[in-house]
Amino acid sequence: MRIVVLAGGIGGARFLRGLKQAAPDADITVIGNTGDDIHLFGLKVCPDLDTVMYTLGGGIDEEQGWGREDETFQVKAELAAYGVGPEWFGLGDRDFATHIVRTQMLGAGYPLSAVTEALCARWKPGVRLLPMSDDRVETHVAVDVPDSPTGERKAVHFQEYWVKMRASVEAHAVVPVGADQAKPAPGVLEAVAQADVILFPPSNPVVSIGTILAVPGIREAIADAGVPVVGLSPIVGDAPVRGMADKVLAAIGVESTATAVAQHYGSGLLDGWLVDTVDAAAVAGIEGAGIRSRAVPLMMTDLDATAAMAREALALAEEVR
Ligand code: GDP
Ligand code: FO1
Ligand code: CA
Repeated sequence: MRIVVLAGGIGGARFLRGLKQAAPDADITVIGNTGDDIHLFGLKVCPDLDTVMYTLGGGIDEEQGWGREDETFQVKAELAAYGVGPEWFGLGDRDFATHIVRTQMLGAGYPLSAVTEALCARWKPGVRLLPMSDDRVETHVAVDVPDSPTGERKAVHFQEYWVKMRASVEAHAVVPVGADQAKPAPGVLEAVAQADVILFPPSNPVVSIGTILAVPGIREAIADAGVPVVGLSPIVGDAPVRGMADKVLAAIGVESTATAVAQHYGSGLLDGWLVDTVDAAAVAGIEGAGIRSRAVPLMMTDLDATAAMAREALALAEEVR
Protein backbone atom coordinates (compact mmCIF):
# COMPACT_ATOMS: atom_id res chain seq x y z
CA MET A 1 0.00 0.00 0.00
CA ARG A 2 1.26 3.47 -0.90
CA ILE A 3 0.57 6.04 1.81
CA VAL A 4 1.25 9.77 1.49
CA VAL A 5 1.44 11.80 4.70
CA LEU A 6 1.60 15.61 4.91
CA ALA A 7 3.71 16.37 7.96
CA GLY A 8 4.83 19.22 10.18
CA GLY A 9 7.29 18.58 13.00
CA ILE A 10 6.49 16.85 16.28
CA GLY A 11 2.86 15.88 15.63
CA GLY A 12 3.67 14.57 12.18
CA ALA A 13 6.86 12.78 13.20
CA ARG A 14 5.35 11.00 16.20
CA PHE A 15 2.35 9.90 14.15
CA LEU A 16 4.66 8.53 11.46
CA ARG A 17 6.40 6.36 14.03
CA GLY A 18 3.03 4.83 14.86
CA LEU A 19 2.12 4.47 11.20
CA LYS A 20 5.34 2.57 10.50
CA GLN A 21 4.47 0.12 13.27
CA ALA A 22 0.84 -0.18 12.12
CA ALA A 23 1.72 -0.68 8.45
CA PRO A 24 5.21 -2.17 8.33
CA ASP A 25 4.94 -3.16 4.67
CA ALA A 26 3.54 0.14 3.43
CA ASP A 27 5.48 2.40 1.12
CA ILE A 28 5.27 5.75 2.95
CA THR A 29 6.04 9.11 1.33
CA VAL A 30 6.13 12.12 3.62
CA ILE A 31 5.59 15.60 2.22
CA GLY A 32 7.28 17.82 4.76
CA ASN A 33 6.56 21.44 5.65
CA THR A 34 9.40 23.81 4.87
CA GLY A 35 7.60 27.04 5.81
CA ASP A 36 9.29 26.94 9.23
CA ASP A 37 12.71 27.14 7.56
CA ILE A 38 15.03 29.92 8.60
CA HIS A 39 18.50 31.14 7.65
CA LEU A 40 20.69 31.58 10.72
CA PHE A 41 24.44 32.25 10.85
CA GLY A 42 24.51 31.77 7.09
CA LEU A 43 23.00 28.31 7.46
CA LYS A 44 19.72 26.90 6.19
CA VAL A 45 17.73 25.33 9.03
CA CYS A 46 14.71 23.11 8.24
CA PRO A 47 13.11 22.36 11.63
CA ASP A 48 10.19 20.22 10.47
CA LEU A 49 12.19 18.10 8.00
CA ASP A 50 14.83 17.55 10.69
CA THR A 51 12.24 16.67 13.33
CA VAL A 52 10.82 13.96 11.04
CA MET A 53 14.30 12.74 10.07
CA TYR A 54 15.67 12.61 13.62
CA THR A 55 12.47 11.17 15.14
CA LEU A 56 12.22 8.32 12.64
CA GLY A 57 15.99 7.88 12.44
CA GLY A 58 16.54 7.61 16.19
CA GLY A 59 18.41 10.89 16.80
CA ILE A 60 15.72 13.08 18.31
CA ASP A 61 15.66 14.59 21.79
CA GLU A 62 12.59 12.60 22.86
CA GLU A 63 11.49 14.84 25.68
CA GLN A 64 11.77 18.10 23.77
CA GLY A 65 10.51 16.66 20.49
CA TRP A 66 12.95 18.67 18.36
CA GLY A 67 16.74 18.85 18.10
CA ARG A 68 19.30 16.11 18.80
CA GLU A 69 19.57 13.88 21.83
CA ASP A 70 22.66 14.34 24.03
CA GLU A 71 23.03 17.84 22.64
CA THR A 72 25.59 20.45 23.72
CA PHE A 73 25.64 24.17 22.91
CA GLN A 74 29.32 25.15 22.70
CA VAL A 75 29.07 26.74 19.25
CA LYS A 76 26.06 28.79 20.33
CA ALA A 77 27.99 30.00 23.40
CA GLU A 78 31.02 30.91 21.28
CA LEU A 79 28.84 32.82 18.82
CA ALA A 80 27.22 34.65 21.75
CA ALA A 81 30.71 35.56 23.02
CA TYR A 82 31.20 37.36 19.70
CA GLY A 83 27.85 39.06 20.23
CA VAL A 84 26.37 37.07 17.37
CA GLY A 85 22.77 35.96 17.79
CA PRO A 86 19.93 35.28 17.75
CA GLU A 87 20.29 34.02 21.30
CA TRP A 88 16.63 32.89 21.40
CA PHE A 89 17.07 30.03 18.93
CA GLY A 90 18.87 27.04 20.42
CA LEU A 91 20.97 25.44 17.71
CA GLY A 92 23.04 22.66 19.25
CA ASP A 93 26.46 21.39 18.24
CA ARG A 94 25.25 18.08 16.79
CA ASP A 95 22.40 19.79 14.99
CA PHE A 96 24.80 22.38 13.53
CA ALA A 97 26.48 19.62 11.50
CA THR A 98 23.18 18.91 9.71
CA HIS A 99 22.75 22.56 8.78
CA ILE A 100 26.36 22.85 7.63
CA VAL A 101 26.03 19.83 5.33
CA ARG A 102 22.69 21.05 4.03
CA THR A 103 23.97 24.57 3.34
CA GLN A 104 27.15 23.26 1.71
CA MET A 105 25.15 21.03 -0.65
CA LEU A 106 22.69 23.81 -1.47
CA GLY A 107 25.65 26.08 -2.21
CA ALA A 108 27.03 23.43 -4.55
CA GLY A 109 23.78 23.57 -6.47
CA TYR A 110 21.82 20.61 -5.18
CA PRO A 111 18.09 21.24 -4.64
CA LEU A 112 16.67 20.82 -1.12
CA SER A 113 14.99 17.55 -2.15
CA ALA A 114 18.34 16.02 -3.12
CA VAL A 115 19.96 17.39 0.03
CA THR A 116 17.18 15.90 2.18
CA GLU A 117 17.67 12.53 0.48
CA ALA A 118 21.41 12.74 1.21
CA LEU A 119 20.82 13.57 4.88
CA CYS A 120 18.33 10.71 5.12
CA ALA A 121 20.97 8.30 3.77
CA ARG A 122 22.51 8.64 7.22
CA TRP A 123 19.33 8.60 9.32
CA LYS A 124 17.36 5.98 7.37
CA PRO A 125 13.94 7.17 8.53
CA GLY A 126 12.19 4.27 6.77
CA VAL A 127 9.98 6.65 4.77
CA ARG A 128 10.63 8.71 1.67
CA LEU A 129 10.95 12.25 3.01
CA LEU A 130 10.29 14.97 0.44
CA PRO A 131 10.27 18.71 1.15
CA MET A 132 7.00 20.22 -0.10
CA SER A 133 9.09 22.40 -2.43
CA ASP A 134 12.67 23.08 -3.43
CA ASP A 135 11.80 26.77 -3.56
CA ARG A 136 12.25 29.06 -0.58
CA VAL A 137 9.09 29.48 1.49
CA GLU A 138 9.25 31.15 4.91
CA THR A 139 6.13 31.72 6.96
CA HIS A 140 5.74 35.16 8.52
CA VAL A 141 3.26 36.36 11.11
CA ALA A 142 1.72 39.86 11.30
CA VAL A 143 1.78 41.25 14.84
CA ASP A 144 1.21 44.64 16.48
CA VAL A 145 4.23 46.89 16.89
CA PRO A 146 4.38 47.23 20.70
CA ASP A 147 3.18 50.61 21.98
CA SER A 148 2.66 52.00 18.49
CA PRO A 149 0.40 55.06 18.80
CA THR A 150 -0.84 54.53 15.24
CA GLY A 151 -1.60 50.82 15.61
CA GLU A 152 1.24 49.83 13.28
CA ARG A 153 1.85 46.20 12.44
CA LYS A 154 4.94 44.33 11.38
CA ALA A 155 5.71 40.90 9.96
CA VAL A 156 8.04 38.67 11.95
CA HIS A 157 9.49 35.34 10.88
CA PHE A 158 7.42 32.39 12.11
CA GLN A 159 10.30 31.23 14.33
CA GLU A 160 10.49 34.66 15.96
CA TYR A 161 6.74 34.53 16.64
CA TRP A 162 6.79 30.91 17.85
CA VAL A 163 10.08 30.56 19.70
CA LYS A 164 11.03 34.11 20.76
CA MET A 165 7.56 35.49 21.41
CA ARG A 166 6.05 32.09 22.35
CA ALA A 167 2.97 33.16 20.36
CA SER A 168 2.12 35.40 23.33
CA VAL A 169 0.59 38.17 21.21
CA GLU A 170 -2.25 38.04 18.74
CA ALA A 171 -1.40 36.85 15.23
CA HIS A 172 -3.28 39.08 12.76
CA ALA A 173 -2.23 37.10 9.70
CA VAL A 174 -0.07 34.11 8.81
CA VAL A 175 1.61 34.34 5.42
CA PRO A 176 3.70 31.59 3.82
CA VAL A 177 5.97 34.02 2.00
CA GLY A 178 7.08 32.57 -1.33
CA ALA A 179 4.49 29.80 -1.41
CA ASP A 180 2.50 31.35 -4.24
CA GLN A 181 5.58 31.19 -6.49
CA ALA A 182 6.78 27.80 -5.25
CA LYS A 183 6.59 24.58 -7.22
CA PRO A 184 6.04 21.19 -5.60
CA ALA A 185 9.36 19.38 -5.17
CA PRO A 186 10.14 16.57 -7.63
CA GLY A 187 8.19 13.48 -6.67
CA VAL A 188 5.50 15.27 -4.65
CA LEU A 189 2.71 15.35 -7.23
CA GLU A 190 3.69 11.89 -8.51
CA ALA A 191 3.47 10.44 -4.98
CA VAL A 192 0.05 12.02 -4.45
CA ALA A 193 -1.22 10.74 -7.80
CA GLN A 194 0.01 7.22 -7.07
CA ALA A 195 -1.15 7.07 -3.43
CA ASP A 196 -3.67 4.52 -2.20
CA VAL A 197 -4.45 6.70 0.83
CA ILE A 198 -3.50 10.22 1.93
CA LEU A 199 -3.23 11.04 5.64
CA PHE A 200 -3.14 14.33 7.53
CA PRO A 201 -1.50 13.50 10.86
CA PRO A 202 -2.32 15.63 13.93
CA SER A 203 -0.07 18.41 12.61
CA ASN A 204 -0.73 22.12 12.87
CA PRO A 205 -3.56 22.90 10.39
CA VAL A 206 -2.24 26.39 9.65
CA VAL A 207 1.55 26.52 9.77
CA SER A 208 2.25 22.85 8.92
CA ILE A 209 -0.47 21.31 6.74
CA GLY A 210 -1.85 24.70 5.66
CA THR A 211 1.57 25.73 4.39
CA ILE A 212 2.02 22.52 2.39
CA LEU A 213 -1.44 22.99 0.86
CA ALA A 214 -0.49 26.59 -0.05
CA VAL A 215 2.07 25.35 -2.60
CA PRO A 216 0.17 25.64 -5.89
CA GLY A 217 -0.77 22.24 -7.24
CA ILE A 218 -0.57 20.21 -4.03
CA ARG A 219 -4.10 20.84 -2.74
CA GLU A 220 -5.52 20.23 -6.21
CA ALA A 221 -3.55 17.00 -6.64
CA ILE A 222 -4.86 15.70 -3.30
CA ALA A 223 -8.44 16.63 -4.10
CA ASP A 224 -8.12 15.01 -7.54
CA ALA A 225 -6.27 11.87 -6.42
CA GLY A 226 -9.53 9.94 -6.10
CA VAL A 227 -8.34 8.09 -2.99
CA PRO A 228 -9.39 8.43 0.65
CA VAL A 229 -8.01 11.47 2.46
CA VAL A 230 -8.20 11.00 6.23
CA GLY A 231 -7.04 13.36 8.98
CA LEU A 232 -6.52 13.13 12.73
CA SER A 233 -7.40 16.11 14.89
CA PRO A 234 -4.54 17.94 16.65
CA ILE A 235 -7.24 19.66 18.71
CA VAL A 236 -8.54 17.62 21.63
CA GLY A 237 -11.10 19.00 24.07
CA ASP A 238 -11.11 22.37 22.27
CA ALA A 239 -7.38 22.99 22.73
CA PRO A 240 -4.18 21.95 20.97
CA VAL A 241 -2.60 18.92 22.66
CA ARG A 242 0.71 20.74 22.59
CA GLY A 243 1.93 24.13 21.41
CA MET A 244 0.06 27.26 20.42
CA ALA A 245 -1.94 26.19 17.36
CA ASP A 246 -4.93 28.10 18.76
CA LYS A 247 -3.10 31.39 18.09
CA VAL A 248 -2.55 30.71 14.40
CA LEU A 249 -6.01 29.17 13.97
CA ALA A 250 -7.49 32.40 15.35
CA ALA A 251 -5.46 34.34 12.78
CA ILE A 252 -7.32 32.57 9.97
CA GLY A 253 -10.66 32.79 11.75
CA VAL A 254 -10.93 29.13 12.70
CA GLU A 255 -12.02 28.10 16.20
CA SER A 256 -9.83 25.68 18.14
CA THR A 257 -12.20 22.77 17.94
CA ALA A 258 -11.93 19.44 16.14
CA THR A 259 -15.10 20.34 14.21
CA ALA A 260 -13.90 23.76 13.06
CA VAL A 261 -10.61 22.32 11.80
CA ALA A 262 -12.45 19.59 9.86
CA GLN A 263 -14.74 22.22 8.32
CA HIS A 264 -11.74 24.38 7.51
CA TYR A 265 -10.23 21.56 5.42
CA GLY A 266 -13.70 20.89 4.09
CA SER A 267 -15.43 17.94 2.47
CA GLY A 268 -13.83 18.89 -0.86
CA LEU A 269 -10.49 17.80 0.55
CA LEU A 270 -11.18 15.51 3.52
CA ASP A 271 -13.12 12.24 3.35
CA GLY A 272 -12.57 11.19 6.95
CA TRP A 273 -11.69 12.88 10.26
CA LEU A 274 -10.77 11.24 13.54
CA VAL A 275 -11.53 13.11 16.73
CA ASP A 276 -10.57 12.13 20.25
CA THR A 277 -13.06 10.27 22.41
CA VAL A 278 -13.51 13.40 24.56
CA ASP A 279 -14.90 15.06 21.42
CA ALA A 280 -17.31 12.21 20.57
CA ALA A 281 -20.21 14.68 20.57
CA ALA A 282 -18.64 16.40 17.55
CA VAL A 283 -18.90 13.35 15.28
CA ALA A 284 -22.50 13.92 14.17
CA GLY A 285 -21.85 17.53 13.14
CA ILE A 286 -18.72 16.61 11.19
CA GLU A 287 -20.65 13.87 9.38
CA GLY A 288 -23.35 16.46 8.70
CA ALA A 289 -20.68 18.49 6.91
CA GLY A 290 -20.05 15.54 4.62
CA ILE A 291 -16.92 14.18 6.30
CA ARG A 292 -17.03 10.65 7.76
CA SER A 293 -15.94 10.80 11.40
CA ARG A 294 -15.13 8.51 14.33
CA ALA A 295 -14.13 9.22 17.92
CA VAL A 296 -11.10 7.21 19.05
CA PRO A 297 -8.27 7.84 21.52
CA LEU A 298 -5.94 10.36 19.87
CA MET A 299 -3.26 10.89 22.49
CA MET A 300 0.17 9.74 21.28
CA THR A 301 1.26 8.70 24.75
CA ASP A 302 3.40 5.82 23.50
CA LEU A 303 4.18 3.92 20.32
CA ASP A 304 1.38 1.36 20.72
CA ALA A 305 -1.24 4.07 21.30
CA THR A 306 0.06 5.93 18.24
CA ALA A 307 0.03 2.78 16.10
CA ALA A 308 -3.59 2.22 17.16
CA MET A 309 -4.42 5.74 15.92
CA ALA A 310 -2.77 4.97 12.59
CA ARG A 311 -4.79 1.72 12.29
CA GLU A 312 -7.99 3.67 12.97
CA ALA A 313 -7.07 6.18 10.26
CA LEU A 314 -6.42 3.38 7.75
CA ALA A 315 -9.67 1.64 8.74
CA LEU A 316 -11.62 4.88 8.23
CA ALA A 317 -9.93 5.23 4.83
CA GLU A 318 -11.26 1.77 3.86
CA GLU A 319 -14.76 2.78 5.02
CA VAL A 320 -14.85 5.83 2.77
CA ARG A 321 -13.10 4.21 -0.20
P1 GDP B 1 5.33 21.09 14.94
O1 GDP B 1 5.71 21.45 13.54
O2 GDP B 1 6.49 20.62 15.74
O3 GDP B 1 4.52 22.13 15.61
O4 GDP B 1 4.44 19.80 14.79
P2 GDP B 1 3.16 19.48 13.91
O5 GDP B 1 2.67 20.65 13.17
O6 GDP B 1 3.44 18.24 13.15
O7 GDP B 1 2.13 19.11 15.04
C1 GDP B 1 1.75 20.04 16.01
C2 GDP B 1 0.41 19.65 16.55
O8 GDP B 1 0.50 18.33 17.07
C3 GDP B 1 -0.06 20.51 17.69
O9 GDP B 1 -1.08 21.37 17.24
C4 GDP B 1 -0.56 19.52 18.72
O10 GDP B 1 -1.86 19.83 19.18
C5 GDP B 1 -0.54 18.20 17.99
N1 GDP B 1 -0.22 17.07 18.86
C6 GDP B 1 0.90 16.87 19.55
N2 GDP B 1 0.82 15.73 20.26
C7 GDP B 1 -0.41 15.21 20.01
C8 GDP B 1 -1.11 14.04 20.43
O11 GDP B 1 -0.62 13.23 21.21
N3 GDP B 1 -2.36 13.85 19.95
C9 GDP B 1 -2.96 14.73 19.08
N4 GDP B 1 -4.19 14.45 18.66
N5 GDP B 1 -2.32 15.84 18.66
C10 GDP B 1 -1.07 16.06 19.11
N1 FO1 C 1 12.01 25.46 19.52
C1 FO1 C 1 12.08 26.21 20.61
O1 FO1 C 1 11.07 26.41 21.27
N2 FO1 C 1 13.26 26.79 21.01
C2 FO1 C 1 14.41 26.59 20.33
O2 FO1 C 1 15.44 27.11 20.72
C3 FO1 C 1 14.36 25.76 19.16
C4 FO1 C 1 15.50 25.47 18.42
C5 FO1 C 1 15.41 24.58 17.33
C6 FO1 C 1 16.54 24.20 16.61
C7 FO1 C 1 16.46 23.33 15.55
C8 FO1 C 1 15.21 22.81 15.20
O3 FO1 C 1 15.13 21.95 14.18
C9 FO1 C 1 14.07 23.15 15.89
C10 FO1 C 1 14.16 24.04 16.96
N3 FO1 C 1 13.02 24.38 17.70
C11 FO1 C 1 13.11 25.20 18.79
C12 FO1 C 1 11.73 23.86 17.34
C13 FO1 C 1 11.02 24.64 16.32
O4 FO1 C 1 11.70 25.46 15.47
C14 FO1 C 1 9.55 24.94 16.42
O5 FO1 C 1 8.90 24.29 17.45
C15 FO1 C 1 8.91 24.59 15.14
O6 FO1 C 1 9.42 25.17 13.98
C16 FO1 C 1 7.42 24.63 15.14
O7 FO1 C 1 7.22 23.55 14.38
CA1 CA D 1 6.44 23.15 12.35
